[in-house]
Amino acid sequence: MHDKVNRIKKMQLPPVPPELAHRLPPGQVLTDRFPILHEGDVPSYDMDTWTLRIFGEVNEVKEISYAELMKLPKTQIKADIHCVTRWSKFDTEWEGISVRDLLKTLDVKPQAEFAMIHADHDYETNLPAQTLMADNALLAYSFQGAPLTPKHGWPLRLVIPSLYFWKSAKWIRGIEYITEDRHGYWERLGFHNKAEPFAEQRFSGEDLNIPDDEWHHKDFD
Ligand SMILES: Nc1nc2c(c(=O)[nH]1)N[C@H]1C(S)=C(S)[C@@H](COP(=O)(O)O)O[C@H]1N2
Ligand SMILES: [Mo]
Repeated sequence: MHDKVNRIKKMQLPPVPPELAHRLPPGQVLTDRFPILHEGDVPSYDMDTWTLRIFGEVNEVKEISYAELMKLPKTQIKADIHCVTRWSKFDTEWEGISVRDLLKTLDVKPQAEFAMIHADHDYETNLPAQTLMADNALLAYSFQGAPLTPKHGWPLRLVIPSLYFWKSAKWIRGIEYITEDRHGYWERLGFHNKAEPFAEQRFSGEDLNIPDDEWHHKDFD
């Protein structure tokens, strides 16, 4: 316990002003950095052939091109984000297409209570379909007024501020609507299925014991 306290002290984190403390979920530390976390290489794309595929429990499978997607209404959000490796970043600004606006153009079956998000390279994460209908559930292409960098998910990433950030798949390529919940990549490895930061739903079963300062050694901007 002492070790943990000392490590966190050495991290030179901005102190949390008392008026912001209620926005920091239990066990999180506030940072101004934007750490970069993913498995595998950063993908590169030919945007003429890039598509977002909506499939599973839908009446019509859709392959949406980037140009088509960009014709949909644009939404800007400002949100706090929380990573399971314990960093939180406040007031991040994103622009993109709200999943809700995209869904207006689609025909999802009512029994599709869950969604599996498919992303490059072979990344998957699962969510309740309802979570994708939130005001701030975004398919983002821009961060803080600039195009998303490839490392942070360009050309398109999901942003779900209400859940730990592993649910916010970078390089999203598909949304599969499903009737029965199924585990994604990290969920299969023991991360919590729901992942609500304020309920500190980090892991299912026994603690996976991620080092508290792991993110601090990662690339960031
Ligand atoms: N495609 C893909 N998306 C991903 C990941 C990944 O490995 N592959 N990692 C997730 C995890 S664990 C986190 S914490 C966030 C990190 O996003 P960032 O690198 O922009 O901070 O991306 C999430 N999205
Ligand atoms: Mo993560």
